[in-house]
Amino acid sequence: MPLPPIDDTIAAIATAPGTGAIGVVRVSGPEALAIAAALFRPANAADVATTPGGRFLVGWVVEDDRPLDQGVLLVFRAPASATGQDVVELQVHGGPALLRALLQACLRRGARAAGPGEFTLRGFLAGKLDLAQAESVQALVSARSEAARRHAGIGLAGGLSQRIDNLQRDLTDVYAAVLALLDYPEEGVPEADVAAPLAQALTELDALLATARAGRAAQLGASMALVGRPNAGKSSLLNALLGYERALVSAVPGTTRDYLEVPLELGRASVIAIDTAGLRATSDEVEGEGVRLARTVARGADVVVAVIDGARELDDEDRALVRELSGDRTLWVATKADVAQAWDAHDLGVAALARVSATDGSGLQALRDALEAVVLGDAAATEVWLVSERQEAVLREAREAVARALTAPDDLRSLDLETALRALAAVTGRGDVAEDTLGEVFARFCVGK
Ligand SMILES: Nc1nc2c(ncn2[C@@H]2O[C@H](COP(=O)(O)OP(=O)(O)OP(=O)(O)O)[C@@H](O)[C@H]2O)c(=O)[nH]1
Ligand SMILES: [Mg+2]
Repeated sequence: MPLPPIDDTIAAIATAPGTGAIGVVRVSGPEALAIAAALFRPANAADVATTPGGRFLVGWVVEDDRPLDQGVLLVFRAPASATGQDVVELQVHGGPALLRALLQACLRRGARAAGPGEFTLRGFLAGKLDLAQAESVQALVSARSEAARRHAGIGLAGGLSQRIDNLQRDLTDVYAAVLALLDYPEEGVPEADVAAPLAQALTELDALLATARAGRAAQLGASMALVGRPNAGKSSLLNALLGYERALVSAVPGTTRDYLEVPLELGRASVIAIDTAGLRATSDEVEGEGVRLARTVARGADVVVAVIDGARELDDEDRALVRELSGDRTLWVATKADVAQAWDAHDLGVAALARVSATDGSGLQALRDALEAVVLGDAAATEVWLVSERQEAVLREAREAVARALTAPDDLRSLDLETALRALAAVTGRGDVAEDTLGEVFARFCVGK
């Protein structure tokens, strides 16, 4: 994806579409002040074109001397602005037609309509923020859960960039030692000087990579499927976790047929909970289709909550279910804890079991905690989370290269380290970054960002 030009003047509506108390049109580039001077009449008759950065003016926004709206003009001067260029922001009332008219007025005076992420791209190219921080901006804007918001904020503050810089510094030292060893083998750099920091870098890379799933889950919501036999209490459990009645519940086995998806917050993680049809052999065509879908959902889910009726004796079908659903992302739940329980974890042959009651709420908090732990995985203890698949991909590349370097002979080691260092540089974009990469990163942004 080719990058847009960065030397012209761009304009965009920066606030969300729809009506709001305030709407903002942003202009960045060499003509920004001239455009503002043509469109803004300050109440105190100040000269807009010579207004220094860091000031605001109150007045009227006009188009061909006809007033459009009363508003505020913010002035930022190059290089001390978010894009490094002259920037003005026109704040007016947040009406869609008004904002469109104002944007059109800017375009008529020579600005180009900005594409997605162009303002942040200019900021990145001006060194105002690195690529990992730019991705955090996007993650912050699109964050819908508390966890996503918090970790995007940490990334924007440079949390990930700092860890990457440290890794780059350590690996550069190793690289220098390896090169010295190649040039002056008789000087003899002790092997331990190379192996120990490499092993350490590998641990750090694994720690960062372990946060990818949590990061993805925080951004998109991990999927959590409630699976089990008819009447086990899946739909009741979903309603109890949600705190309101979303799914149909009845004493008739086979109540849920189609699956249904609902967002659910679990402490620091957010998931998409999926209620499914009870698994059983059936001659009912529609129910059979629901059972097939339930199995598909279970296979694709990040977390499977295997729900088994705690009040009924186990039978062979339950044991078949254990075989079918066992896995490291499966949590076993016995329901109906408010009535006498007919079996325990040992009978079922599973290590851990959560006992819950949808009726009296017992065990629900423990289940929430367990679910949160599974979704967050090893990321629970880490503050810095990866926020994009791109970050995950380049870090994985760096990790593989470091792993190879650990066992490679000296002459190949230097090549592996070069690969690793290049991959790390791509995370923050400090160093050479392909235009395509930048194009892809910024294309995900909203216009005006
Ligand atoms: N005592 C008691 N009964 C429960 C509890 N949870 C569910 N039930 C009862 O169990 C029956 C089945 O509940 P559902 O939630 O519809 O079960 P399901 O697993 O969704 O069933 P299908 O949709 O048919 O697969 C209903 O009669 C519920 O009232 C509980 O915690 N305690
Ligand atoms: Mg149900």
